[in-house]
Amino acid sequence: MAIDYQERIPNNVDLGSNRTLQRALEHWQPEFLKWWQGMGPTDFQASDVYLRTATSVDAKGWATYGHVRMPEYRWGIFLADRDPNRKIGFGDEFGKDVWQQVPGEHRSVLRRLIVTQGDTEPASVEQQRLLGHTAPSLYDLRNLFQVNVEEGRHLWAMVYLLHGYFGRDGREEAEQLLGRHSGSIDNPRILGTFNEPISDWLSFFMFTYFTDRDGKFQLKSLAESSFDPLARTCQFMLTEEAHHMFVGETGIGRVVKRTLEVMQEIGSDDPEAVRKMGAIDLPTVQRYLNFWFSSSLDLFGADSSSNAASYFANGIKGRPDEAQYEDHLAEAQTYELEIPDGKGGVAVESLPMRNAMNEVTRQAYVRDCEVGITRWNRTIAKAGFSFSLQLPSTRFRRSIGSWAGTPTDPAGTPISAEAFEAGRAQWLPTETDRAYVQSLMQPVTEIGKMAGWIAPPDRGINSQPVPYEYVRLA
Ligand code: BYC
Repeated sequence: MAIDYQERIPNNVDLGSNRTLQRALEHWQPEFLKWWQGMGPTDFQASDVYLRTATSVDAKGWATYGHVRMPEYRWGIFLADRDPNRKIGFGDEFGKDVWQQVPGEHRSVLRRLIVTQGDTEPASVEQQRLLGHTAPSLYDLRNLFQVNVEEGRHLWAMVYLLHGYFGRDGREEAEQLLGRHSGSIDNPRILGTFNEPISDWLSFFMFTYFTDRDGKFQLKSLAESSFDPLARTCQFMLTEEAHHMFVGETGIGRVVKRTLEVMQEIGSDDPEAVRKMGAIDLPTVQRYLNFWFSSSLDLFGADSSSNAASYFANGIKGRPDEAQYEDHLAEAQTYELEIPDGKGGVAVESLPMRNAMNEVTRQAYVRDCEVGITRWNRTIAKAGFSFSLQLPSTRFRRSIGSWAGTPTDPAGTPISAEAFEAGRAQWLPTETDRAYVQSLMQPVTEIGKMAGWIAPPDRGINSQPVPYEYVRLA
């Protein structure tokens, strides 16, 4: 269905025919805008930003570009088209018709998942709200704002489901999505990573590479849901999500590229010498990577989870790309899970496969994370240096799951708490690292210019040149 832009709330769900829902959302809209002004990007609200806006959900219309002021961005409700023949793809109800309404027995679980998903969207905008002041170029500034407005739209996507399918408690939850705040002591965001500050652009690129990728895998799992409106909502969100990970992958790639240029120029990989030249040494990139990867792994939940088993059994949340599996019931299979043995070693526990669904998804995510690492390492090798970036073990620095509270080194070998503390400065960003990275964060706002710590992108946005006024500063 085409998107109706005549309405106050652009949508392709025929909102106009449901007056109650339309009124509820029109009531929420000014609250959202108030939140955007108060908790969204600081300043820049009067600047014209070269943004992509969806005008339809098909290939032709979902990416329409033009200069827009952020508060005038057309946030709205876009679902992928409905497949009238869609059947439940996994779990005990496999093969039956998908649900167009929420079954009473699954109501509170579905609401909780939608709230958790929805909570991450405004959280990330809050985390990134100050970054506009230190963007390394107008190109990057525009990418930041594109990510921000789309996370705002993803919040709308979840609020639509809450308002449309969960009645009064859904409306209350929608209100609370604007009430919790990232990093707040009293009323924090639900999931840990979304309360971590993102105060520099290296963290932003790590976040968009690692944490947005959790988003990709969670959305893929929810896109399999038997609750069809949720599945269709997530399908369209995934289209937009790809750009966020592109920002992360190319962002880290450009940092590495610039560092290699400096290393070649000075003929050394000495981190101090690299820093003297104003670039980010590769061991620091590795420490930031260790931090954000391990934090993002926690977002998949516990490795042995009865919640995950019942989501799967009930057809609520599947595995990403469920169609690639042969057995959609996963009833008789087991999963061999490595857990700490409590004596400083590793034991193997055999789990019913359904209880291991969080871990199955996490492993698919880890494989996806490897792609960028391989690409960056190729650039490093090509430049003639022997350093390689690596994903730490999934046991490293975990706060959720079997390995929570068990110290290991980045290779995943269990070690004592003292040995972890002794290794910390080598493995995770130190205060000195953070202060150095922060010292580089000086805004560059001239058309086509780049900060000295990052290489220019290979190409601009939507076939525009890199030297282009991606943001017309007010
Ligand atoms: N932090 O049985 P478990 C994105 C809790 S990112 C704090 O494993 P479950 C985006 C858990 O709630 C994607 N608490 O739970 C990215 C449970 O609590 P209760 C966001 C945590 O339900 C960038 C308990 O521990 N979407 O879109 O299987 C920018 C036991 O755990 C954490 C979703 O997350 C944590 N990390 O799994 C913008 C999808 N992990 O019940 C956006 C919806 C677990 O004991 N959420 N807990 O009180 C879910 O599917 C699930 O809630 C989780 C947790 C996978 C997160």
